[in-house]
Formats: sequence, structure tokens, C-alpha cells
Amino acid sequence: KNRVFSGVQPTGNLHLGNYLGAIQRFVEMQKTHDCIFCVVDMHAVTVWQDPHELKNQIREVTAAFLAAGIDPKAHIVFNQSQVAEHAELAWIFNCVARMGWLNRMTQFKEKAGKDREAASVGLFAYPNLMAADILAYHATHVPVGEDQKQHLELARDIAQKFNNDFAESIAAHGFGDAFFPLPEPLIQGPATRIMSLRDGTKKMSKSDPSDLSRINMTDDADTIAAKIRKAKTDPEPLPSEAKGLEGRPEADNLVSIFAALSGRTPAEVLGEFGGGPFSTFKTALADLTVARVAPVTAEMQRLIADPGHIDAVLADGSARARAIATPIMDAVKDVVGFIRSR
Ligand code: AQP
Repeated sequence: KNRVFSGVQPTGNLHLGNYLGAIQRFVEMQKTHDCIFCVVDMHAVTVWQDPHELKNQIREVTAAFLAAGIDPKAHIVFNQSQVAEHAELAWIFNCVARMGWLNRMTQFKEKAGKDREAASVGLFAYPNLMAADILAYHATHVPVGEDQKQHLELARDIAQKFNNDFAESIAAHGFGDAFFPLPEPLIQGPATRIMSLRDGTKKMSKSDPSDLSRINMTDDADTIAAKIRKAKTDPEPLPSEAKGLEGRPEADNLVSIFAALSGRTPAEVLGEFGGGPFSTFKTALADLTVARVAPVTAEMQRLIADPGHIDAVLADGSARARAIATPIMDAVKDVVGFIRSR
């Protein structure tokens, strides 16, 4: 059966890239799949987080899920640290994945920066925990942005290696010839990689020191309009066809954002704005962004004002997530050869 798993880190500054590349897609997937949406707080602490802020950030991401239209009753919304199976399975995967595989992960290289010796071990092993997140539920489909493609490939390699390493035991325990499904990344739509508003070659990111580089989900209308007005562009007018966006990363990015927010293709957007100046287009883009983001922000603020309700949603989702992950983790322990009390 098809099951979707995806997560968002509660690292603050939730932005339009997270919304368009991930959360908005999650909302659509609810119609066709059983979905599990996770606030991955254990991933967040691979880089130090202020404990008080972390709680607020977990509630903020949960509020964004709910405000965007994720139904926590029909699907599962929870925070990772409440389901111990993530950590347990990640340990097994630490022993399945190879150092060489993790050494090739570009996100670790980017996040660790020059001083790799000073990065946390958790940051290095991050992709193993991500594989555990997905595979603890035997999830088959994972909607993510382009930046997570390499981690998904690693999750498939881990699943495959586990299936091979333990093939005999898997068969002996009656699980057939493969215990873990190989999860499929779903990287689709016009917003798989929203770029920084200050530099069209860098992705929009929570950790960019410049607040002008991103639209935060908590920005008010004036701030959104000002950031779009100040967004970097080139001196040429907008092209009339999508292929004219090649080699113009900033223009390409703004057109993609417009397309994703309006549910149109970039070609359709250029059909309306192509040949015209950026100023006209930016005004329309600011109006559209505010119209789409403001209701979500308002609903997020309403939800955040009642942390007790958010925590109850997470507790309920965690219990339902655990009910799926516990038998799978028990089976993993049997396959690996651990003794457990029954
Ligand atoms: N710029 C982006 N465009 C489209 N999708 C994006 N995602 C992130 N940035 C973009 C997608 O959002 C989901 C959640 O991401 P995350 O919070 O788990 O971590 P991240 O990818 O590390 O996000 P950031 O914002 O870039 O944070 P930092 O600055 O810490 O690196 C994922 O599906 C991701 O693909």
C-alpha cells in the first residue's frame, strides 16, 4: 500500500520555499495517499538549538501544517522525538550505511563548512536518521524539494543493503525477499527549488543570514512587498517564452514562485508578463504572495496562541505513529538477531 512520509525541521524562519516545495505539496498528497507528516526535531538538534526557541519552532511548523490544510485526524501529524523507533532504527542504519556513502553527501559538506572536524556526529549521520524516519513506517513515497534528492537515494541504498545483508533472516522470519520497500522521491511541480531573493544561484534557506533572502511564513504584508521589491533582478525585461529564462536565475526564480502560487505554468505566467518590466511583474507577484500567504500566517498565529491544542495534536499523532512503527521495529530486531521480551 502506498504511504507517504515527509518532514520539516523546526529550525525557525519557515519560508516560502518550505511552503511551496514541501507543505503545499503535502496538502495535495492527502487526497491520494495515507500520509505521515513529521516535525523532525531530532534532525534540528544536529545543529545547536536554543531549548526554549525549539519548543516554539516545533509548534510553529505544526501550526503551518495545520494552517495550510493538513488534516491531523485523517492523516498523522507528530514530532519525531516522541516516537523512539526513529532513534532505534537510525542506530541500526548507522551500522548498515558506509562511511564512504555519507562522505559523499553534499548537504553535510555545505552545512559543516570549512571546519568539518567541529561538526556534530549527528550532522554527519543525519541521512541515516532520515532513512529511519521513512523506513520505520515502510513509507513508499516521499515528497521533498530538489535539495533532498541525494538523501533519498541514500535511503534507498540503505534499504537495499539491509534487505541484502539480512536476506536469509528476512526470509526465515516469513517476510519474503525484501523487508524494506525502496522509497520513491516525489520531486515535482514548479517549486522544487525556490532560490534566494538576493542570489538566484543559492536556494532560499532558513539559515541564510540575510532576512531579505527569503519570505518567512510569519512576514506581514508590508515586509513581503518590500522584500519582493528589493529582490535582485537583471536589467533586461522579462522574456516572452520560458526558454528565455535560461541563464537568468533571478528572473527564473521569480517566475517560478509566481507559477507555483497561482497554479499556472511559467509559460502561462510569461504569456501575461513577458516583454514587460520587472516593476509591473514584482507588484503583481507581491500582491499574489500576500494573498496566498496572509491567510496561512493568520491561521498559524491563531493556532500558536493555543499551544495546548498543538501539543495535543502532536501527542495524538505520536501515539498513532508509534502504533505503526513499533511492530516494524520489533520485526527489525528479530531480523537482526536481538532478543526482546514479548
Ligand atoms: N528553497 C527551497 N525550495 C523548495 N523546497 C525547499 N525545501 C527547503 N528549502 C527549499 C524543502 O522543504 C522541506 C523541509 O526542509 P527542512 O526544513 O527539512 O530542511 P532544509 O532543506 O535544510 O531547509 P532549509 O530551509 O534550507 O534550512 P537550512 O537553511 O537549515 O538548510 C524539504 O522537503 C526541503 O526539500
